[in-house]
Amino acid sequence: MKGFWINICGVNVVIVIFLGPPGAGKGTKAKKLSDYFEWRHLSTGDLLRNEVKNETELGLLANEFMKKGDLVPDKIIINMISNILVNQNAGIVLDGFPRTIDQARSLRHSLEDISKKIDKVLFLDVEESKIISRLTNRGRKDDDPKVIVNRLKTYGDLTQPLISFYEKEGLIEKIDGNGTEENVFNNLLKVMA
Ligand code: B4P
Repeated sequence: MKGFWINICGVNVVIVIFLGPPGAGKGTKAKKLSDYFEWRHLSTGDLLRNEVKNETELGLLANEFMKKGDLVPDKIIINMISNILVNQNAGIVLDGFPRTIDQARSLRHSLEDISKKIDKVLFLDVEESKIISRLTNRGRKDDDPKVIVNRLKTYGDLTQPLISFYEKEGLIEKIDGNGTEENVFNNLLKVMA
């Protein structure tokens, strides 16, 4: 199965998207899956945190949104990743992008321009109580209880509609993300088979 995707990758770049609420495990699973298939892991959250750490103009601006648990404006995100996508010539796992319908439309247009397409959208489904306990235990700057509440609301308002957006395109694979790391990863490999 691994060989199948690697062969496909030679002629047609494989593009996989991770979708799910904050703390669903997108970052951890996207890294594992990209290591497994030797694809690129592209996390908009990591890219933004790096800009914040380096105190770049983009980072200072993005931090104003991230610390409150709001999404960074679409224009900034789209500019940040469009060049990376266009120049991509191996498989790629998109972790945390797209997060709004406008981002998804922009991704669709960019991919059409370069004759590429999304292969799968992996939706990690996790219970809210589990999300809160995972994030509280992680303790990142934006894992403060009040910020978590806003991140969950933002997810419901702006990101959850992407599930039906991609369902209409027949791309959604729903994965139970409530189990252990190993359990969830095995579920992921099953849908990639
Ligand atoms: P992200 O970096 O994408 O973070 P996230 O959604 O909070 O977490 P993720 O689902 O990746 O959880 P993780 O694997 O770490 O976004 C951060 C912020 O950046 C956003 O709020 C937003 O402001 C901004 N942003 C990013 N992308 C954007 C975009 N496209 N547009 C606009 N703004 C954007 O898992 C969480 C914890 O749970 C970890 O400690 C992990 O070890 C644990 N865990 C995971 N799976 C587990 C399991 N199965 N069992 C036990 N523990 C588990």
